Amino acid sequence: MTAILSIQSSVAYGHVGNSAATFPLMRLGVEVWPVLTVHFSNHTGYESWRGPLLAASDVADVIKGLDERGVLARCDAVLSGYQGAADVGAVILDAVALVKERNPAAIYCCDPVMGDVDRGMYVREGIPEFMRDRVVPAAQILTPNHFELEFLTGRPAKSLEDVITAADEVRGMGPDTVLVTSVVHDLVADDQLQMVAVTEGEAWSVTLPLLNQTFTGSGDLTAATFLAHVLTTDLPTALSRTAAIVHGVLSKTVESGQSELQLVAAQDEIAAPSRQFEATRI
Ligand code: PXL
Repeated sequence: MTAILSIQSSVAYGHVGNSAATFPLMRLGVEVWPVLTVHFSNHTGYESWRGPLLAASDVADVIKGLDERGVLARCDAVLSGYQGAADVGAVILDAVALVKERNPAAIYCCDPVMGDVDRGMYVREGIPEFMRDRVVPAAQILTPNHFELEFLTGRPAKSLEDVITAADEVRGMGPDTVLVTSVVHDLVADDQLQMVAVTEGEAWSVTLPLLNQTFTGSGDLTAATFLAHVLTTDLPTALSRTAAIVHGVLSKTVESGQSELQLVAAQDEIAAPSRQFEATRI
């Protein structure tokens, strides 16, 4: 069985970070070992939230405990997302190195959360450079959004061709596979959303209807779903399945009138999405 060590934030109410990744991974039949970096009441998009940020040493201790059980040799991948502080980022990199030592075939999937087109950079000072210079070179799979892709290469990517060139340039920094989310260029209609996946000698895209709601945690769901599929199938299938699952969950969320991802109510969309989206070779 596939096992993923997922080092992310956790919330009691709602679905972001590990609280967005763990259940979908389990529903896909993946064994998940969630390690928490924060334990908040709710995500930080609300006017208030409470709860502790775990000390980097506590996060490291939990991983040390897993190693003492001897289970890291069975770990197929490490998954990370939003990193609140650089010291936790360093602990994640140590965990990646340790897992690869215990299982040389293990991979690291990093969602390099830094910002987006609407809000610009929203992580603490120093995190974007840490991501680019230390984290990206350690990752085999990277899932930047269009804005983060442009930061990583240091220049705008205006056309689909630019996006593919930029993704290839990021592959040159370390990762084998780059999934670019929220891709914007002249050929993407205003009511559509595109994802582009690039690996050695191949580029694929999938186009989805853009829903009339903004979601928190959808990137966390996307990265987790994509990783689960990349571990078990080919790239176009992984892209197509990821698109179908994310669209299924987000559509059900819109229908529900809720702001939080309706992961539990929409769990059948994770196991058997009702709409399919074909990946096209570019
Ligand atoms: O989805 C990213 C995310 C992760 N973790 C926490 C968050 C958010 C987004 O708001 O608040 C704690």
